[in-house]
Amino acid sequence: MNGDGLMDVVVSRVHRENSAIRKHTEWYPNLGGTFGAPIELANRDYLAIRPVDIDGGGDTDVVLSKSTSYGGGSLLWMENVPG
Ligand SMILES: [Ca+2]
Ligand SMILES: [Ca+2]
Repeated sequence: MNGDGLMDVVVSRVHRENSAIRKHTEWYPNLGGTFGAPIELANRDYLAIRPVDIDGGGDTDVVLSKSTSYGGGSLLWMENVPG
């Protein structure tokens, strides 16, 4: 995702912190043998994560999607911008 040639990881998860439910979608940059600290992309959980150059700009963006049991859903496109 950051164009350094090392495949990064995007994780979407739900966990309990004390009595609160926390939702995160995070990017873990590959440092070459280990992963760096997570960078939060969204404070929601998503079921599908798709890396794709959706705008044709030559860098990898992320498309996140989620549906709900009551017929709703969400689609989020995160554009990869320099820096
Ligand atoms: Ca990378
Ligand atoms: Ca792009």
